[in-house]
Amino acid sequence: MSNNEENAKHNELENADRRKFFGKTALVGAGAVAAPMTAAMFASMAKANAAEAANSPFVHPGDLDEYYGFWSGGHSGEVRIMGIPSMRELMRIPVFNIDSATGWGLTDESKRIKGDSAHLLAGDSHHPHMSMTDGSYNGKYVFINDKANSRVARIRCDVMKCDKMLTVPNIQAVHGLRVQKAPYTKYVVCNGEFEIPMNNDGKDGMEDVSTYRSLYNVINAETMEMAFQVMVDGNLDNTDADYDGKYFASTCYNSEMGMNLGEMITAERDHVVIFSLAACEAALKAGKYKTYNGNNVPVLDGRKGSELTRYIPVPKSPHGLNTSPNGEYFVANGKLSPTVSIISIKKLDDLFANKIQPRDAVVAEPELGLGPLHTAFDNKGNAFTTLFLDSQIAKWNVQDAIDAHNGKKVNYIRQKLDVHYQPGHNHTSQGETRDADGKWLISLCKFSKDRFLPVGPLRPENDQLIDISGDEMKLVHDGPTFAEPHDCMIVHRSKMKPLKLWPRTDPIFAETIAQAKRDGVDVYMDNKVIRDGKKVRVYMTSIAPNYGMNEFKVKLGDEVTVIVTNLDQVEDVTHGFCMTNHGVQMEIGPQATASITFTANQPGVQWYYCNWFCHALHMEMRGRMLVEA
Ligand code: K7E
Ligand code: CUA
Repeated sequence: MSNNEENAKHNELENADRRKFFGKTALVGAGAVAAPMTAAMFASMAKANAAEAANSPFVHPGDLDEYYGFWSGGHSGEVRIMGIPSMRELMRIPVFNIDSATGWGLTDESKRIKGDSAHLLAGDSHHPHMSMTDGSYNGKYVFINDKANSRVARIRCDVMKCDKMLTVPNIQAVHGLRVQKAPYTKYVVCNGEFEIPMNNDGKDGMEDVSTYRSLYNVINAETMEMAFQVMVDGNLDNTDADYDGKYFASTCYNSEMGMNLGEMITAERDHVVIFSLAACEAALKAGKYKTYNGNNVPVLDGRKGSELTRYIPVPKSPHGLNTSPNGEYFVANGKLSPTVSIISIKKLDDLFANKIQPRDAVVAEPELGLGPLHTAFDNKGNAFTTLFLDSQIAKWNVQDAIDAHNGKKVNYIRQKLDVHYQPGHNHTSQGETRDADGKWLISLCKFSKDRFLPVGPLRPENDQLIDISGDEMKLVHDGPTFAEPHDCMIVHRSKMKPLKLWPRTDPIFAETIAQAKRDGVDVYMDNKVIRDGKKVRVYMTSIAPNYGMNEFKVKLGDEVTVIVTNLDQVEDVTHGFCMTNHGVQMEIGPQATASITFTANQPGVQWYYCNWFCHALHMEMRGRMLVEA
């Protein structure tokens, strides 16, 4: 069986099982149906089912989606999980923002993960991408950048929580982010977008811009520490990797190093930078690097003329950079130019060996329409490019575009579909992996204008689902979303193995449990108050609908840490802890331990309560803290 057949089978079985279960409950209610079904009704239902069998966006109540979608939340700073094709929002994962439901950014565990940037309450997430093995998603991690604060974070897909965060040094604004696709995701790569003085110490004023640089950033995916950086000419925008583990490519939109819009768009051509991973690792090993800004991160010199990089001129201000799933091409999207530039990855060895000129690697530059930003692919050699200015998606055939470039009379454009409105990224089901399956395309439209009920001057964006399984693209669903899904990725559910309960040994709260041990506390048994000078640690368990401790006393001005362990073994029973009037809220998942620290700055009785619905007596799940003056 092919992967797809296997997946289809897997879904069928799972849905059949679930239907059996739902079938029973349906029978109970059957007696209530007033009018008998007519033959015409059955016939029209059968017809509808047959039509749905092709590629239906309709997911019946109780049925599960075939794909997980990971959506960036843009300047909301979060990541969202969507069900595809239903477009139901399944979960939100707070990352660079703070979140009062889960306590992300408020709890001690999340502050430890955020580390040196724990004081930052905002972020701008753009590009979620999953770790891979041999060019296929492996369901382990999703990485996401924060353009606003130059950070990269990692989400662990077994628990769907952020578990690592890194502030990238020596740069400003992490933009494009991708992963090494093969042999496995050893590195996460990302672009430093805004060029800054090296060193950036304020000593040289603002007039002289000759020391301004952008850096390409290579991060160890497992440790989430900087591996190295590569200094380039021009700035950097988007990036992607090949399927051989050899090359990365990035677009540059400001090769002029201009400091304002006019200066940034004077040159007719900008470039795509190709990075050779082997050359970079060799330079690193040979110690051919410098350090800047007083930190010890190695910065390699990949400017023009270097052995680490090649610069391929392309029409000015390219934006998206996308690798075709057959591993043959990098596609740089023109933005200001109506074209995309197709770079042959096979020719890059020759380019690095100086056997060909940089432009010889460009095998076609098809004209697609106005404002090409990002390109996605199916499994039949077709590409789908968003046209921001035309508010369309152009479907085109890659080989035909190359043949046309070589003089053959072929029309490489297959179709143009109106989308609503101004699409940025688009993404096909598994289209950035070897397993591209040509079933679904998402268009992330920046505007919704008149597509939904008006909700005041601020409107939602519009994420559109397009069926690409046939010859023609068909728009099948509009989905309003909040600011601002720049990018998304779609992974088949067979690749995902999320947990139902937290492992008691989970590293996310390991330090909290280690502190408990130092306090002589077993968090699964004990309900205890430990005083440590002005610091008070309150350990309590929780089983629906009770906390293990209904009251405790502290003194005015104490720094209080409440540590709650959820002993419920039942899936989907999450407790909360909220101390009224203190801005203290958090989630404690089943079998998890979570803690939060605050100052007891108000004398008297303070109620705490469970703020996640857990039981018929959930309202009664509360207790008192006495703050003694
Ligand atoms: Cu909005 Cu990928 Cu940040 Cu394009 S980026 S649209
Ligand atoms: Cu525990 Cu609500």
